[in-house]
Amino acid sequence: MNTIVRPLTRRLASILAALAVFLVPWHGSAEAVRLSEPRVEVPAKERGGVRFSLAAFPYAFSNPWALAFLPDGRALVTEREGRLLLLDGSSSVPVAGPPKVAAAGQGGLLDIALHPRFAENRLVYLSFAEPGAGGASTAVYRARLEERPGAAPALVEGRVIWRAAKKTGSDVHFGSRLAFDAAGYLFVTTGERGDGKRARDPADGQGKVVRLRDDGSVPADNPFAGGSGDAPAVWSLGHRNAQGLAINPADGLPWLTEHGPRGGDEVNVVLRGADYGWDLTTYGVAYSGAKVGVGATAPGVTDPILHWTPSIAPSGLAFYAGGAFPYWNGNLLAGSLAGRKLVRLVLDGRRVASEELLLDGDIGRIRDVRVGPDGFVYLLSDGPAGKLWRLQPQP
Ligand SMILES: [Ca+2]
Repeated sequence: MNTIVRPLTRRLASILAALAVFLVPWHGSAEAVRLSEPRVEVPAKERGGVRFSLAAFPYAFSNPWALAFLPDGRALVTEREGRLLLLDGSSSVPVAGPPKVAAAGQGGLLDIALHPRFAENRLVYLSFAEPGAGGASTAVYRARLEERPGAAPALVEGRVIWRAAKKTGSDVHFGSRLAFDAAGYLFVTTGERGDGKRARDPADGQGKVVRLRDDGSVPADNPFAGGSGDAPAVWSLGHRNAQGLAINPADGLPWLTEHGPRGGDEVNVVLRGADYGWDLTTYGVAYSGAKVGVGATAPGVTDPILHWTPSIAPSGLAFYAGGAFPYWNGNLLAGSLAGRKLVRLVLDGRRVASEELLLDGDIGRIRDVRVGPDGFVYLLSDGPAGKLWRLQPQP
């Protein structure tokens, strides 16, 4: 083979390999996920350029909030009232030792994230509404998941590694989502507890994105590291109530979704020290219809890359990466509560190139969105009879 033909052959081989991803039906990796077999409840439909169905798992949840897969294919699910469940095949076992939570209104046990080196250190992170003098505030608990033969799984050596200092009696707007970036920093979203002014005060940990080391200590390069109160942990401010957070593998940055008031739900790319405006700016209006702050934009405020007006009430958020839906790679998948939607956003850098609905009322309110190790999309539906769902390609 001469020197011209060889690169051409190689290129042809790589093109064929890339095409094969689209041509060979994907069945997932059966050994990658160790859950009960789900049953198809929403038959195949074609949306987002893909034909898929929705299958429900036979677990029963009460107000499930968040899902995390363990490296061995089992999964942990939080329930807002304070339970943590370990799913292993057909069993769903409570894990002992979660923190005591203020379970009322929007408060309770919220998000879960595993340490990036969980396989070595077994560390689990939980965000929650922490009760205390004056009411409750958003906090983060870290513990080690211990499993001993003959004993129930348990969180041990647990401690609160971060909390917003000021506790108040409101039961709304705690956030909260957790995500580790590639450098190992932990990002935490917190809501403003129903008081917009708190989002504007850098010394108040509510209404913020917070950035921590894995032990809860504050990195010296945080933008308000020299400030008072909660300021050293604060990474960005002016957030109303962010309940979706994911690290974009393309730019390494945290992206979030947050609830607006009436209209003005937002997608934001989280930048160091940036002000996202609440409650000085919003594309929405107050529930009464009254204007909030100065309007949509103001000098020094970072504009959202997208806003939903009317509101969809955005919840769990995930960047798609996997073999089951190669056409969706790099897309942002956003769940919605009141809107009962799963939205697919096709991105072009920090711009939304297109937006479409993958689900629209099919399974009710969606609380969490995760991509499984098998490439399927896993969803938690909200409410007292919440379910775990698998969105799977259908030939
Ligand atoms: Ca904003």
